[in-house]
Amino acid sequence: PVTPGKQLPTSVELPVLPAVEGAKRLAAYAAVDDYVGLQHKVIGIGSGSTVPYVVDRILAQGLQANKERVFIPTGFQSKELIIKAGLTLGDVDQYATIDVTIDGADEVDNELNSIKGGGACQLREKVLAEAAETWIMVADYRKNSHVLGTTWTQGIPIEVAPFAYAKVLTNLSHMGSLSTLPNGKPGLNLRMGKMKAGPVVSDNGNFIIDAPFPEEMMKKPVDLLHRIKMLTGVVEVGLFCGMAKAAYFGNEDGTVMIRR
Ligand code: ABF
Repeated sequence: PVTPGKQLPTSVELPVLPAVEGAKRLAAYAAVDDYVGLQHKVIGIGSGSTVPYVVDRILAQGLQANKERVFIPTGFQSKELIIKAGLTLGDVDQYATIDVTIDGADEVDNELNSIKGGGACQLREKVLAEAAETWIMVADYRKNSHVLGTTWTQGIPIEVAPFAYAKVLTNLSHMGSLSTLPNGKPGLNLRMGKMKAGPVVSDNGNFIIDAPFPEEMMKKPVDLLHRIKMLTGVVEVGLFCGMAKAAYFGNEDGTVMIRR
């Protein structure tokens, strides 16, 4: 079910932000209001540019006051966020069960399947999603989609062991991954750093492959996830299927659309 147009109850005037940033903030605030409470002692904090608003709202709700409440990061960025906010830092190897994890997404479909890993954190993100009794995604309106791969066109982010990347690229190509996108840009790719001096390396020391697939294959994300995961050398796949309890999308008009 979809709840469109929920207004965020807020007692304070919020600073004006550009539309997309405002939408991220709305989604994050509404998700914290609905899913994070005093009863929760272990909270997972995801990655990306929407998640800092999650931390903002947690601080505004006073949830940091109890130092026994522990916050678990999905990577370096969220670890820094937690520390800078003065929240108590924990790790997922200490807490195999997390009450609630809130994380961003690159694209979410009607069934709450998502593409994640644009920030190269999908392995830890998936461990925290699976460990969480409740896993919630927060995003702006641009991430709301019917079929995965419609708005996030650069491909499914796949974390691979460095020594296996060439073989995984070959196997993905045999599986049907696109080597050229419809816009003429290269498809199946080892992700390179901004300066193109070397590959992007994840927090776990692995490489990232971005693998686009034809729409027919993207329409069956569970099948695709299982097939990619079976390739030797693949550590984790940035397809999250059947894990989320809800996705919150902030809209430009100041409302939040909730999909459950
Ligand atoms: C992480 O950050 C992801 O898995 C996704 O790649 C990205 C979303 O970032 P943003 O909130 O900046 O769109 O959550």
